[in-house]
Amino acid sequence: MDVQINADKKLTDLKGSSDHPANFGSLCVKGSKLLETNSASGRLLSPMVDGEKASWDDAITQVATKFKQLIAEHGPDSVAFYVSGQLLTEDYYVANKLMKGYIGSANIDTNSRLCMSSAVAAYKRAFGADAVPCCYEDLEQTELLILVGSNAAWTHPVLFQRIERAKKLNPDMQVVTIDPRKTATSELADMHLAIKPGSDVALFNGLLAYLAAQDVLDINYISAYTQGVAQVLNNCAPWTITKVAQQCDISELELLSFYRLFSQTDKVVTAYSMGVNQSTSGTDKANSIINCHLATGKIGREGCGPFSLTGQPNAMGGREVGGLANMLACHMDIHNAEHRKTVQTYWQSPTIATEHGLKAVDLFENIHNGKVKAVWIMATNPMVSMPNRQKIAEALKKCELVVVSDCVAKNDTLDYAHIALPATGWSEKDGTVTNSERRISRQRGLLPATGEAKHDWNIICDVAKAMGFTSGFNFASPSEIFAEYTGLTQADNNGSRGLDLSALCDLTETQYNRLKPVQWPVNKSAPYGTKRLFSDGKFYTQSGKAQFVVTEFTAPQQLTNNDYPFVLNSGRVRDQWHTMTRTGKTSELTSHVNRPYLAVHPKDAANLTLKNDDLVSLSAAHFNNAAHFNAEKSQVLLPVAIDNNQRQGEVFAPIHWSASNASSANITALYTDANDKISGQPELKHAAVKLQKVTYQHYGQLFIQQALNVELLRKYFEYFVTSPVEKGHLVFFATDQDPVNIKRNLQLQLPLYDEWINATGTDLNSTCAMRQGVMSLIMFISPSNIEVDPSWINSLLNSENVTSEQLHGLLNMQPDEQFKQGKLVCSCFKVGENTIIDAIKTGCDSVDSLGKQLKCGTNCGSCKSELSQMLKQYKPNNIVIEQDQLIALEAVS
Ligand SMILES: Nc1nc2c(c(=O)[nH]1)N[C@H]1C(S)=C(S)[C@@H](COP(=O)(O)OP(=O)(O)OC[C@H]3O[C@@H](n4cnc5c(=O)[nH]c(N)nc54)[C@H](O)[C@@H]3O)O[C@H]1N2
Ligand SMILES: Nc1nc2c(c(=O)[nH]1)N[C@H]1C(S)=C(S)[C@@H](COP(=O)(O)OP(=O)(O)OC[C@H]3O[C@@H](n4cnc5c(=O)[nH]c(N)nc54)[C@H](O)[C@@H]3O)O[C@H]1N2
Ligand SMILES: [Mo]
Repeated sequence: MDVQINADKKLTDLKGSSDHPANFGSLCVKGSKLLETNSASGRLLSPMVDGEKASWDDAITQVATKFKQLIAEHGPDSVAFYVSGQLLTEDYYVANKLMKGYIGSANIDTNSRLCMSSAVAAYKRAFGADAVPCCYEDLEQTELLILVGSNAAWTHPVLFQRIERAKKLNPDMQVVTIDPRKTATSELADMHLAIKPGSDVALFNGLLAYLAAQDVLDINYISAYTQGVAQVLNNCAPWTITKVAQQCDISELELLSFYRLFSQTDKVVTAYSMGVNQSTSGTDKANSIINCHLATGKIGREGCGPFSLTGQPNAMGGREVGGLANMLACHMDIHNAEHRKTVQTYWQSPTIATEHGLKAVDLFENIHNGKVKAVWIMATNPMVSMPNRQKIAEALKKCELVVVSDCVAKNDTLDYAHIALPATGWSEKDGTVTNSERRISRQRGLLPATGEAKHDWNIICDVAKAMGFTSGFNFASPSEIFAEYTGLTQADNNGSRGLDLSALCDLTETQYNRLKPVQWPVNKSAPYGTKRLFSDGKFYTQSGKAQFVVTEFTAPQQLTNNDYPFVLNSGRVRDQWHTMTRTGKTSELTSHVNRPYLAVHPKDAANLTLKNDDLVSLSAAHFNNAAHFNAEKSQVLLPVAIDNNQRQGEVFAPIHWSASNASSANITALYTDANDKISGQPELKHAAVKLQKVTYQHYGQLFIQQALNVELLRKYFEYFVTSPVEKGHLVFFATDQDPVNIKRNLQLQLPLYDEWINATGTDLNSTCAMRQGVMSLIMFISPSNIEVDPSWINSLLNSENVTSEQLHGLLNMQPDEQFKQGKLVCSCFKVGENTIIDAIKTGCDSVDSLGKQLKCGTNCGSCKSELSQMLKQYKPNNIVIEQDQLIALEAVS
């Protein structure tokens, strides 16, 4: 990213670096709004101990003393780190070193367990290493791109634009999406298979059986470079077209055309993401895909390969340095005595972990049962992102010491921290990250730390030293850590490990600072890095051959039944990042989707007499076992969004909202501990739930200039969600309380609001409040849901010059004509739905022409699939002008 900084050390401008080989300068909308979201507001500014400000010395000493005491009394496995793919490689490296080499436990796990661990386990089984064979260029060079369980249009928008461009340049390129939902990504697809959730193994086992039956296996490749094909073919044989079609719940015709496409195309990339990984059969899902590529030799060459798309900025970097409980460091194994010796000798550390540590779900289980007594959580928000929220809450409440390093002052997890440590964030942090295609990039520190924040690696080294480990943690800069890390990739390697960065071992600080993005391995034989792996057919297994792996179809664990008849699927929305600690800060990113929702198929909605915006309570069978669960006031309450893109019987909710911004929108409470037995990755896409319509006497929208404390909102409203709007904040709410009470509560809370105006009718109760002549609060309450155009309110909120006509319009909820833009579609250029519909109706007939006229879709491009959906929906029937009419017309003009 190229940025400009002014004299006050503030970012003033930012754009993508056009020479970066992954994005060539394109930014997604979240990236391009960093100026708005990178502000100091909401940051944690100093260490906190038991809710009180503390000095760094004091906080570090307390963490170190308690950790040491617990280790002395209960052994090293009584403490744990739970870290994150948001950390930089250098942060991760020292955290892993401290836990595995000095504390002597492998209890360091990460949110990448929830994200990438099935993909990692599958690569290890097949290739002997966590090594992604492909590069991004393969996505452009392929003839057939299969996207499985990936909504890349929204989740990898920059990459997706590269794919779109490639398809435009090569119209023969075919794209297939495999996802129970029709998504923005499937807009680009030539074929979309809306398979039954969890049925991917059946689909790919069936594909292999079909390829074998068609005699299109690459026998030469199989015999030269692989092992184990016979067993796998035997295992797949029973998966006939009929059986697969039944299991996946799609037609035999659709299935066959997909299988034909694969078998008849030379270059195929199968790219997969959370729809594959987050499953109790996640590892088998990934291996069933890899099997098909090995069997047809579609790997290790241009435009080919099984390509796991990484989620977080640095999930890959964490995997490299050993940030998971079941690996050592630099792709070495805990259970391998030679590897342990290599690492311990290199570190000259007092000890080395000999057993796997606890994977995320088990880690919290063991905090819950008291075996783990202290946990240090860094750069992740497990209260929101781990399954079984109620259990995580109980575990953290019981835990003797919860330390949280975070950039923000408040999130759902920080509520449980005894000690909170302020960390630097993007723009301040300095180090390296690795992306999906093994490309290491520098993330440069641009600004000084906010408040007293310190870099994560610094905090970890300070704690290590305070624990008495003086020799291994005297790093003065990230470049020193990088040098040590790259040295370890070289140690006793001799070609046995793909993760070899030996060409980067001896960088000077200046060279490190100038490091150009490079793909590992980067060593003597490949000093400029390696685009693609396995081109020579050599793998990192003992035999050097790739392994076919028998993959069994198994159903998801939380199965639906009469009581819990709906499958709950979950995922991301376009403009939000995870638990919203940054992207939730600006109205520019909250206006695309301004509240959580539950997508429901129209027929299911009809059966339950649900209409759009009706509130439904969701519950799962395991709630019955949670002692504290209050069945009446459900923990999960969401407004319905009727959606044709759902399969019947399946609902979808976004993952982003939490108790920090809503009464009851955090859906992780509904998921159980169910996880993949090989990878430990939780099944975060499949819960069985019951829906119950919930009604309240009053529904409202409150626009207010100043933010209201969430705890207050919780007192006032049974249901609420709050988000920023251009000139303040918007609270959607529902309640049984009398509107008079609501108004009185607000008045008490807002003594400086000196003029309150009210209008009461049977269907609408409106209130406006001024603060020294400035319109500061606008509230509508009604017995049913109401729709208000935020751009109308934005024109009035915070304004000193509200005319009596406008006030009249407000109190009667009658916006001026100009404020009927509708929902924001293009966040970059703020183009609303109605403007786009008008343009389509008056002649814009393509995404390009909409872009020319309104600019929508011309920056980050992630709304382009919505634009094309709208074109399909609203384009007037094409009038076909026959050739002779055209000639006649030309003659006239
Ligand atoms: N806007 C945005 N982008 C992001 C992120 C973000 O928070 N916001 N987070 C980043 C991170 S960390 C990650 S991991 C990636 C995730 O990127 P993706 O994996 O692309 O995103 P998701 O929305 O989690 O899920 C993808 C799809 O899996 C489908 N799915 C569910 N069950 C199944 C199944 O059984 N089989 C198949 N084939 N599909 C299924 C869902 O319907 C969903 O559309 O996104 C990254 N990018
Ligand atoms: N149901 C369901 N659950 C899911 C998923 C799903 O699809 N469905 N997806 C899963 C996946 S793939 C993921 S990756 C997780 C993501 O879930 P989390 O990791 O919990 O989400 P984030 O919001 O990214 O949390 C990051 C926290 O770290 C802080 N932070 C950011 N940068 C830094 C830093 O440099 N240092 C420090 N110390 N703190 C920092 C942020 O302020 C924030 O509080 O959610 C998982 N949970
Ligand atoms: Mo992720």
